[in-house]
Amino acid sequence: MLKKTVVVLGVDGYLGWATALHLSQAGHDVVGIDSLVRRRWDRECGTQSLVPIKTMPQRVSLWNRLTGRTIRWRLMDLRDARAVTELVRDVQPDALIHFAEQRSAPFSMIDLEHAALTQINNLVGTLNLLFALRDYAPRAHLIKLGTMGEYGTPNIDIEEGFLTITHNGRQDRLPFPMQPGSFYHLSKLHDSHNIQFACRIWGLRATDLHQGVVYGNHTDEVGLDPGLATRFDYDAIWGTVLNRFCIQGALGLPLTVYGKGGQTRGFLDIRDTVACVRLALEHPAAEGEYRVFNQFTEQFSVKALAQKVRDARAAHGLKTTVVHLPNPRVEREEHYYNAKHQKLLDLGLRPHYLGDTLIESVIETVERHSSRVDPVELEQPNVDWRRGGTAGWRKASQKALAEAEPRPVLVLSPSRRRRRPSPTATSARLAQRP
Ligand code: NAD
Ligand code: USQ
Repeated sequence: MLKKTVVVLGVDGYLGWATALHLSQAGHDVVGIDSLVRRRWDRECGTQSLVPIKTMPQRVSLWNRLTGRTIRWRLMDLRDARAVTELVRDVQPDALIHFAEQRSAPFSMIDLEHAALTQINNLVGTLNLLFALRDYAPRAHLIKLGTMGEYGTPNIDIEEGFLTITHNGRQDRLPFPMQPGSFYHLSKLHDSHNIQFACRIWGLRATDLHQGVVYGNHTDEVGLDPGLATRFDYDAIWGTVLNRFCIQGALGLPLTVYGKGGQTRGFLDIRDTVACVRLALEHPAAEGEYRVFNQFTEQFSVKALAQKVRDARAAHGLKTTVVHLPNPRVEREEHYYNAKHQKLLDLGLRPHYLGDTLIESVIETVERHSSRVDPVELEQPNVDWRRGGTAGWRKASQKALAEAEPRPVLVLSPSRRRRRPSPTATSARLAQRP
């Protein structure tokens, strides 16, 4: 294997940290970038990782002590074009793995500010990278985390990015029609268009990993020491469905299926996320190529997942209740779903399929950290697709703000007091905040 210099953007996050460790362990030279904004969004939402996570300096120094390997950590915001340009120019990476985005669909549906923040953060960060690559590292391989949710749930098979269409007797291979289900999922689609365009006009090379919902919190590297743990979300804004069901099950709370539960999605174990990214890295796209890999290993309906968690607990004589809550999202609850996912298998992926042991190991993790759980976060969704953040969200965020450290107050005389800013100005300011 050829040693590569790789920049992991979003290294402080759930997947970025586990991937950085995996690539470092495989012998690659890893530079890790993050603005730590996710820790701030947690404070705003009154949420926290189930598993305690160390600071970035603590994590990288522990990794170095345990393995002798170095991850070069840099605090940086991808929205800062100059910093991104300097990073790409100075590091001259072989590849960049881009996880650094706002990734919660409910967060993006709270209100205008959160929708705008999501799209500005995600689109501007990716655009900054594309221009820096054009000018300073046009041969570097951009590996971008996209999402299966870009496709939506069409009544035909989902291909890997492209579809061959015959129309009025003529044929072409065109981008698959996309129908994303939230302002977050839309931001991923807008990114995909921008990346594809940059490959076409500037000859950049990119892999867009259309990833399904990830579950689990254990990889070989993360498991080396509790201080290397990666974050694990369970709340109604950041927690993904199977992680939430395992945690609800472990605490004896009902599993919250939204609506009928026939919503079907692609899923994968976090061990397969890190393996897929490594496969993409070690088999780069060609110059000018924009390719899409559908990154998941199995598809399940939400009610089938609830049943799996119920069965895993029943094997230990434990009873589990499943409740069907009114669906806070606007999505099809019964539909056809058949998404292809062959390309990563062809590169050598050996999937970890969802089994009872995985569910049991997650349940054990939950039991160890149960004192950190806020059960309210597990009972009801707090963002509604039609109405935005509900009273539940406002209560959590106000509580978090009240508990935050007091900020210095600047008192202005009435004559100097500025007019109330317009909502657009507020969105722009929010998007600029570090
Ligand atoms: P996460 O929220 O745990 O991590 C994202 C990290 O990016 C955070 O540490 C955050 O601080 C950082 N970040 C965000 N904006 C930034 C900016 N402007 N500059 C620098 N750093 C910034 O999310 P995750 O679950 O690890 O997801 C990582 C990526 O994978 C996301 O792009 C997400 O859309 C994609 N993805 C995740 C899943 C999943 O199930 N978790 C599934 C499919 C795709
Ligand atoms: N759901 C429930 N009960 C819950 C939580 C969710 O029934 O308690 C349902 C949702 O209604 C939805 C499905 O489970 O139909 C998946 O929801 P999710 O919150 O697990 O996942 P989603 O919002 O789609 O987002 C997550 C990640 C995102 C990633 C995406 C991959 O947060 O970053 O892009 O999974 S995908 O779904 O393939 O687009």
